[in-house]
Amino acid sequence: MAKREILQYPDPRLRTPAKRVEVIDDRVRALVEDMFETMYDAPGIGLAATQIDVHERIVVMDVSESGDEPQVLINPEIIERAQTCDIAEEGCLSIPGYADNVERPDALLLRAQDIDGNEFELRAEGLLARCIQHELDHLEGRLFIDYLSDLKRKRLRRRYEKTARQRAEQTNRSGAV
Ligand code: GNR
Ligand code: NI
Repeated sequence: MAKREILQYPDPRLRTPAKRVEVIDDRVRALVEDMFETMYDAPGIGLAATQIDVHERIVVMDVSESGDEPQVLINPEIIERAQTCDIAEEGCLSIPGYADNVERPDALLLRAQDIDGNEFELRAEGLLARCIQHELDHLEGRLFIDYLSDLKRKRLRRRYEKTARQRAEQTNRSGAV
């Protein structure tokens, strides 16, 4: 098992759409293990493969208070969305230090495969429904800040570009040979 690096906004790789998983083999099982380790270590309640620069339709989640209810979604698809929405604050491990309100359908029906490749359906509401939608957005290359106003998003982009530049300078200083 190994912890993986989480891509940070505005890294353009976060915009890559993920491809379906065709075979669930040892490679996929090892990847899922790494994703759980990375998510629990962060800590976060969900992680999409996109965030660790793997562009395949795989999500791990644990929305329990106790942090002992791991869930894996392979090739997830939302097949029904509620007509009713709610608004709640979201954050993202790829956009550390920022949270904002997002409006989303408040319930959904999901179809996915588990780690053995068996198809299942899941009805979700509340935080689980929110997390699922946030993670499936990652698989399409979407981020929660895409739902904010243009002005807010522009400001955020500038702020995070600056942080990325500073990070790069820091790396150059300490890593220069
Ligand atoms: O840890 C996370 N918390 C969270 C809170 C509200 C809505 C969505 C999330 S997901 C986030 C982890 C993450 O960035 N997953 O992609
Ligand atoms: Ni996220």
